[in-house]
Amino acid sequence: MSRLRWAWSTPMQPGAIALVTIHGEPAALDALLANCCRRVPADGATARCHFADPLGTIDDGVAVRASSTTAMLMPHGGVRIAQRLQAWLRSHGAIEDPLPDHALFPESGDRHAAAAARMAGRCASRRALGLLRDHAARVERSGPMTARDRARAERLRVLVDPPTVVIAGPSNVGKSTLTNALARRTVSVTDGSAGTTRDPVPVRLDLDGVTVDWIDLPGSLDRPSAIDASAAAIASRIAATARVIVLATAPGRGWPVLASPTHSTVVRILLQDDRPEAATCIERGQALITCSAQQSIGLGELALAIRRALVSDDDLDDPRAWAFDGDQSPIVE
Ligand SMILES: Nc1nc2c(ncn2[C@@H]2O[C@H](COP(=O)(O)OP(=O)(O)O)[C@@H](O)[C@H]2O)c(=O)[nH]1
Ligand SMILES: [Mg+2]
Repeated sequence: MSRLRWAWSTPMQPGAIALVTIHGEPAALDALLANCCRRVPADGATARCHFADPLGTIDDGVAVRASSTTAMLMPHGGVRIAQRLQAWLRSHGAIEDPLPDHALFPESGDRHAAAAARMAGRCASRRALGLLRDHAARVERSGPMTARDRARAERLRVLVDPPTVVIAGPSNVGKSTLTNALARRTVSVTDGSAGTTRDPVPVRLDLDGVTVDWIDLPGSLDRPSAIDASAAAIASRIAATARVIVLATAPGRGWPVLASPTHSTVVRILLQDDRPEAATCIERGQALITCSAQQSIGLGELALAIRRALVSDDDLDDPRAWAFDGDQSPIVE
């Protein structure tokens, strides 16, 4: 006998609407829907449904027939309702099981397109969409996956979960002003007096299509107080976990020395490039990027440089398929 499989698409938490997806043989799906819908919905149609168990009414909801083999049920998202609906599904012979990609994305043309659709939902960065949009065609053209594909997939992980990028440097060089300019809103207090940023200020940013967890760190002060010293210790611990450290300075302020050797990529930037002394300052020669947050000059170049430190143009422009596995995590050897 063919079994129906079902899975929650929403977490088991209180919420307005819960979503359960059911997949299986058309006749078995018809039979299940007949138990809750007055009229079984045709492919692509919706129907109101009423769930009841021996205790009485569970809930009223909506059923969507996405295809002959897939339907979605949408009751209210109360945990007690979800528990009773779960028992109701079991009592009608449906088994709880992770669903295949083509069941979750029945609109996708084939299993590669369905896998790409699920992967798109996992990725934080919009750059991922360019790689996934024509994934099925890429798989066809690429042939069998190679060790190089797998190494590239490992590097493309930065598109899935946002990497940490910190900005560090002397106080008062404009780190918080830059953070606010990149975020296009005020997330960090800026001021002419040193030591304004005491606590690390996190903000999620899009840098040239890559989503990052950016952290504005307190500045390194010349003569730190006890509180400043502990803030600096926290800051250096955070910096040690970063994929990229943006080392910022301003004309005449010198480059801070990194506390310990780091595995992070370091991007040196000169801020306050609008000031007259910026043109001739010594720091300029060592900076990869010069910019002025106050005048919004050079911010696009800065975003591009940091994105390239996270993921190369070659990896993004490679026409071969992205070798992520069935779990949507990239394949690792
Ligand atoms: N001329 C100029 N001044 C800036 C620029 N960015 C920040 N400042 C000024 O530098 C001071 C310190 O800025 P802030 O962002 O708080 O520095 P932080 O301590 O490094 O976070 C403030 O008075 C800002 O107005 C800039 O691009 N150009
Ligand atoms: Mg600051």
